[in-house]
Amino acid sequence: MKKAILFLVTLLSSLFLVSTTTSSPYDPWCDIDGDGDIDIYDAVDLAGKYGTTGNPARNVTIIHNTYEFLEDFNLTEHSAHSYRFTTKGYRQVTLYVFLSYPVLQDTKVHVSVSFWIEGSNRAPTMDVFTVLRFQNASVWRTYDIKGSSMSFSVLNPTDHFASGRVALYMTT
Ligand SMILES: [Ca+2]
Repeated sequence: MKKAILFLVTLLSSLFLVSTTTSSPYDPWCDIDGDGDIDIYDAVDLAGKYGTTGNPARNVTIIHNTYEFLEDFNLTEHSAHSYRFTTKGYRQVTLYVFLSYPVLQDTKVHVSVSFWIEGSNRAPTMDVFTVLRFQNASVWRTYDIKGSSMSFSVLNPTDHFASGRVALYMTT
C-alpha cells in the first residue's frame, strides 16, 4: 500500500515538474486542502487517502444572504407612498406589487423604481410600470442592483381608494 502511494506521488510529482500549468478550468472539488490552487499538495493528500471507502455525501457551505420586506399599502385618491432600501452588499432585487382593492373597479397604481448612487442626490429612474386590478393584479420585476440604495414609489392616479401589498427580496 505504502509503495503504491509512494509510486503515485512520484508519478504525480514528475507530471507536475513537466508542466505546472494546464488549460483545464479550476475545479474546487479537486482542491483538497482548499487553498485556491490544485498542486502537488492536493495530489499528496489524495494519494494518502487512496483505497479508503465511505459515504460519498459531502458537506457544503452555502453563503446566501437575503433581505426581505413586505408591507400592505393603503392609498387615498391621487396619493403616493415611497420606500427606500440600502442595497449595499446585494446583487439582485425582486420587487412584487399586488393590487387588492377595490375588487370590482378597474383601478390601477403606477410604480416607479430608482437606484441611488452614493454621493449623488439624483436617482436615475430604472423602471416604470402599472399594475392594473383587472389585467395583471400583481407584477414581479427583478433588477440587477446598480447603486448603493434603491427606492420605489407606488402612486394611485385614480379618484378612489386603492390598497395592495408590496414585497421586496434582495439576494447577494
Ligand atoms: Ca490546493
